[in-house]
Amino acid sequence: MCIHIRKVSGLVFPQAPTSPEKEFAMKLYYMPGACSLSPHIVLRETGLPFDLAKVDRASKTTSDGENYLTVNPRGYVPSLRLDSGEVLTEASIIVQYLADQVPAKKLAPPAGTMERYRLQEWLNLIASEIHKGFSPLFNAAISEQSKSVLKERLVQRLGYVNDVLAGRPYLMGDQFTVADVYFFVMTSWTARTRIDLDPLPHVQAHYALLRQRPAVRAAIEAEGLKI
Ligand SMILES: N[C@@H](CCC(=O)N[C@@H](CS)C(=O)NCC(=O)O)C(=O)O
Repeated sequence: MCIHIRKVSGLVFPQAPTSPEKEFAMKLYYMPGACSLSPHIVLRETGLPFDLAKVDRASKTTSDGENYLTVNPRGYVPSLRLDSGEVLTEASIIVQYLADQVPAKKLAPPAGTMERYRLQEWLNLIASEIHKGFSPLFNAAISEQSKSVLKERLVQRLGYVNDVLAGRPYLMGDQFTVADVYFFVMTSWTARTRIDLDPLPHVQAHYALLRQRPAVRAAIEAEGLKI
């Protein structure tokens, strides 16, 4: 069975192995507690069937023996192998794809509406200003002094979200969306990075609200997390 490389919208991805008789279920590639927890939770919110493959950070091999670099050559999670065999990457895109598979669940506003752009505004803010604000804090090669400067900026960003959540239960208002899930995962990282949540009570309340959701609890348990 051979693996083909093809180019889709500028990114190069290995295509699913060609085997006419084989059908693919959706499969999420994840690392426990990483940003891939966000699509993992969303998969459970959708109720759609899926498989999980755990990726070893150092060796880039999966729990079922695949070389992860043949799935996503960039080597990071998450990646979602679709039923078609095609691979979709980038957390904020995967969660929108999943939400769009089950529109009745209203995990994302319909594409093309102003509300959808508002959702994308949140997802991009979380990905670029918050997620990538956390990333260096997990890097052992970065000094504590540099980390404290980076942390200050990140806490400012979290402070903005705290202010928004003072007036509404979810990021988009009264409607729970995939942006809440992504932000929940970010909040879950504050303990490991020693960011004090006491000055951010509305972020804390948002975390507690999401922590009760059955899909969130199930994903945390499946990844074996103590959060
Ligand atoms: N731009 C990517 C970033 C994903 C990312 O940072 N993944 C991290 C975990 S949160 C990862 O896989 N790191 C392992 C590595 O880079 O080796 C996205 O938004 O999905």
